[in-house]
Amino acid sequence: MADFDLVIRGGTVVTASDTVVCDVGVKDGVIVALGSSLAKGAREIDATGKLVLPGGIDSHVHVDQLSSSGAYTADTFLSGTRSAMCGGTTGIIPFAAQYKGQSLRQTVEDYHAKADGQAMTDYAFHLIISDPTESVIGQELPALIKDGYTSFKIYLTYDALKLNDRQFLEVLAAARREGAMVMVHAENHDMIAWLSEKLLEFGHTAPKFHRVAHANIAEGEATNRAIALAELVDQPILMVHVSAKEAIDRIREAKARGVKVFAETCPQYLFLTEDDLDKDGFEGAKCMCSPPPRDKANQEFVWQGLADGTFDVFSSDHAPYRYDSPTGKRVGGADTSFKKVANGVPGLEIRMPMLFSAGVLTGRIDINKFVALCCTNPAKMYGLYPRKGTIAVGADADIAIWDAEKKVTISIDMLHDDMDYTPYEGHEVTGWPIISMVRGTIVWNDGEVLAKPGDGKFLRCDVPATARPRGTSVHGFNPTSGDYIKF
Ligand code: DUC
Ligand code: ZN
Ligand code: ZN
Repeated sequence: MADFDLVIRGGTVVTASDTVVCDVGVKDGVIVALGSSLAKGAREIDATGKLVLPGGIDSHVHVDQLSSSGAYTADTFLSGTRSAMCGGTTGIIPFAAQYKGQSLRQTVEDYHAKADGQAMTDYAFHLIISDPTESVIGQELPALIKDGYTSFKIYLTYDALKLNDRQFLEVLAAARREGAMVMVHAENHDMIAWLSEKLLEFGHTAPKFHRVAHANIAEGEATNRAIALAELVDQPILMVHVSAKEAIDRIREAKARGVKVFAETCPQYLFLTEDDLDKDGFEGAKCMCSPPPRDKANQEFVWQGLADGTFDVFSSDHAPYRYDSPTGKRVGGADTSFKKVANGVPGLEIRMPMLFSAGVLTGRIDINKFVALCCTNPAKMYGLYPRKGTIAVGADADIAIWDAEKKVTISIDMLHDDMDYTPYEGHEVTGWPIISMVRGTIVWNDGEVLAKPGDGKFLRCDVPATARPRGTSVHGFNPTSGDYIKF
């Protein structure tokens, strides 16, 4: 009898800290040995000359979700996870989105019903909290955190979702009390609403004006405010989809002061610019997301932030709204004003290959940082580490084997989501995963999808160590215990 179910032999194994040529032994879906000349496996993969990476964790994904604009994502749990694994991502964390008046528990059950029997990779859930009532904060959240939903997103903009500062403080205090990570969509709502109104008054309706309405300074202000509120409560936060220098600078400063603020950015802020919103007619809507793609200089600031550790996580913010659809980009009408276009771009499948090609192969980031940003840190931020996000004895055998020389021209025809466009049509990349496996089972092999709907399992998240407060307050008062220490 073979010692292992599977041995991946002779590949270059990469983690967030090390790069080593060795074999990987897998049994019962778990990595059980790392070393040279491992005994025989029932199945063997020769990975000589290939990279053996942890499967990616995409920790910012919208699937089977109704947006606040009324648009509906094209991807279900089936097509979303299928697309993920074909690009080397073997675990996703989408959102269970609460609507005002809805119980959080019901929200979670609804999303489980959507994912059950559909997902091809493993998945966990973040909660979106749009209605932080006393019972939501006092009863539902604590119970859900105990059940493995240990992160939630709040919005500072969007009419249907936004919290005011006081509500945000209540959510932060609940997260501190119970142990959870708070993700923040930081844009100043009134600045955007006011600018939008003025733009429309002057007849500026084209997609490119979305970028003008969502000014850099609106992101900078809300980022600064979110950090201040989190510091007041001494609760770690994670700033999602950061795009502008004005926000990056605030995050960098806060980190330097020892504040536990984490940050995420996404492909659209590296590979799209405001010029992509300025295409003929309605075409620019294909690249509309919030915050919007900015200019070349801001792209460079995002690259710097990735290289210098200001960013912890690289996610897709996959928000797949079809271009030519009344439930997609055209939800507000055929050639509607920028204000009514569904916000979001797809990116689950291209997230890792595009960063690998433009980041690792150019030397902007090293391969260990690539693994940290795409695999290990997302698992750490949301309580899935060390089960997920690394190659180590005892971890699930979620692994992607990459051909670092494979050349691919991205186009909608070769992607595996359910979209009718990609904003990256024609982009050329070098490096693509040729095999992905989830818990030791090969799900993507040389261009073929092998997983079945329902192979993916729900993951309960632990309280992440990253969500632990520092224990120091800026004002001597601990709002969760009532303790007061006079300085
Ligand atoms: N902005 C969000 O906040 N979520 C989904 C996509 C987008 O553009
Ligand atoms: Zn957001
Ligand atoms: Zn999002």
